Amino acid sequence: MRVLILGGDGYLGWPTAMYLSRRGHAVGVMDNFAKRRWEMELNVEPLIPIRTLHDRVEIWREITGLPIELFVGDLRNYGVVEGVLDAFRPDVIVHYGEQPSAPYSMIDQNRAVFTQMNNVTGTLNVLWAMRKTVPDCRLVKLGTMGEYGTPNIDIEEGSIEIEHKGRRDFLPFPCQPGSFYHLSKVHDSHNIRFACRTWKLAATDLHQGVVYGIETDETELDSRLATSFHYDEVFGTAINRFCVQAVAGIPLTVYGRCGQNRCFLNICDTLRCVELAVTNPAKPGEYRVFNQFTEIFSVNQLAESVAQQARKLGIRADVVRVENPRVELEEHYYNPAHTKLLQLGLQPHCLSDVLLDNMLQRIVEFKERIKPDIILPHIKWNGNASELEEMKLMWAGA
Ligand code: USQ
Repeated sequence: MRVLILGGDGYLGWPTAMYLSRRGHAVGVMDNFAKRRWEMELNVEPLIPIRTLHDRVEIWREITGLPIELFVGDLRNYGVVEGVLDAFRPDVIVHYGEQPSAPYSMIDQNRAVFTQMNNVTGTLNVLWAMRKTVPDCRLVKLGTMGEYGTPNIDIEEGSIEIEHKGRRDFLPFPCQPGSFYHLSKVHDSHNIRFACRTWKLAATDLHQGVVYGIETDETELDSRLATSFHYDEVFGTAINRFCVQAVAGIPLTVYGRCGQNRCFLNICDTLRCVELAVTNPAKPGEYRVFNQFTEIFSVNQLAESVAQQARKLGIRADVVRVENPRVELEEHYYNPAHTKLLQLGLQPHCLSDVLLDNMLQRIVEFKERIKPDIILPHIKWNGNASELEEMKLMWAGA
């Protein structure tokens, strides 16, 4: 199949491109390198140095003989999106091309507005360009488990059957997201659902949990193919941050009462889930949601597991509770369904001591590059001026 990956320079986009290319698909990647600009704006960088996307595409070709077509462009520019779709003629679009950080969207008004304009406009342009240029193409969109929030009932996969005043219907599962970023994904989901219903487009919305991991089978082929791995408060996520904190000798920062439960999956499982969605496509007019995760942990459980494994490697690791910079339930019921990807054949790689051990050892190799001052959380959800603002960081504008 011809698969176009939007956001092909990112933590997940680049490994997905290599994974699908190696499995015989004709892959194209599109990116505007915005993430690299946001990194500069906030003075953060991935732990492991990464090559430019142009370099990585060339190195991939050298090593495997497989071409990946590269398009540079911004999804907010409709003409560019239509031009790329017309030139590449994809059978499937895998859409990761969005601002991916909840904390980023909560820094200030500029970033909140930017996140929603960037994500919602980009996705709308993709939908309109698909309709005009490649109406039979399938969309595989990366959404988030965070769209649902943490309701006090079981979470279903996208829809829930509701009985109201004696009548029944299947309706979108209610969403109570926890940041302007997560809200942008909810808005996307509504737009995609509407486009499928109205224009008979076909889409799979992957409501993904928190991804962890550094390596995939393809990044391991050559160190120059490494993907972007973050540990800072903005782009770093729980397990990845905890592992880096342990190696840096910084206490592992669990927020608040630490009973927040979240869904997690290994980066290798993300690739397999996307492949399953690509090769088992939605039908014309169908909008379907897969809850994409393999395990549920509380943040406390996770921090303790990482600390324990670090100690086995002779690294002294402590877990500390820090004041929660976010506004979220810190103890709650959490039971999301996740059967659809398992039914299609997903075989989960669960979080194990061996896996944590591998991650920690890989991070140790780059210990000298860890910047301790970008780890502690400063971005506050409650609207109080953040330290980032106080430092009067220049906003580069959208
Ligand atoms: N947390 C800590 N300590 C930390 C970092 C996070 O206790 O140092 C807690 C947070 O309070 C939160 C949980 O860990 O309760 C998860 O936070 P996170 O930063 O790992 O993930 P989050 O901001 O929720 O977002 C990430 C990805 C996003 C994806 C989402 C899936 O950045 O793209 O959509 O995970 S989900 O969490 O299911 O919404």
